[in-house]
Amino acid sequence: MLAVVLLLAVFSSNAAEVEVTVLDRDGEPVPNIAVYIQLDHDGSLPAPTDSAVMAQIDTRFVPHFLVVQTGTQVEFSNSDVVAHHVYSFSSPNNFMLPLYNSDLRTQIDFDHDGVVTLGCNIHDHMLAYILVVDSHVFGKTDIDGKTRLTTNNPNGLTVSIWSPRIELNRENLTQTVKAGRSAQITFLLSEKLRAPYSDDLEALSWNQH
Ligand SMILES: [Cu+2]
Repeated sequence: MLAVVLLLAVFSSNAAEVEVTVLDRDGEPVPNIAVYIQLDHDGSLPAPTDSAVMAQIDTRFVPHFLVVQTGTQVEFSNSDVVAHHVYSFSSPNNFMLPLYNSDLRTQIDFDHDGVVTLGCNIHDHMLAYILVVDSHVFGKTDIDGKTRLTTNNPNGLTVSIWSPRIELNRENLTQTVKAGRSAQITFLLSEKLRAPYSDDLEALSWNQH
């Protein structure tokens, strides 16, 4: 019992909590924004331990927007009675799956960081994004525009945000935190974003329950 207590104490003395808030130009919270932390001078990252799923349900991708660490295997599971033919032209993570039904297991390893835009050759309206990050500390803002991430911070860290609703070249999407610090960070977006994708809001309200 004593050993467990000591371990917890050591962990908490090194841990930094980063609370991130994303607000639009009117000060309104912006939900469903990806937040990821990169540690400075960290050397190599631990390999991703989790796989992820980009499902197809009612001819939509679920979720609309997925964040994974570089090297993560993503399964494309088809829950529909119709077949899908999923692809991405986002080099160097471009791929083309075979036409597949629910009985075929299909997965892709995403070995390069960047944004992967997904489509389906059968259903033109199907659209989704996978953000691949060189980070194992990430999350998304909640309905209050907030997320809290905990990590070690021996050398300083960089906090970045992304969303398909943000135009990358118009915002300052990165802030830094000094070594050993916890931080509360606010990103103020200079533009009013277009309305969130309805599936995103459904997923968020689900998470509230
Ligand atoms: Cu399809």
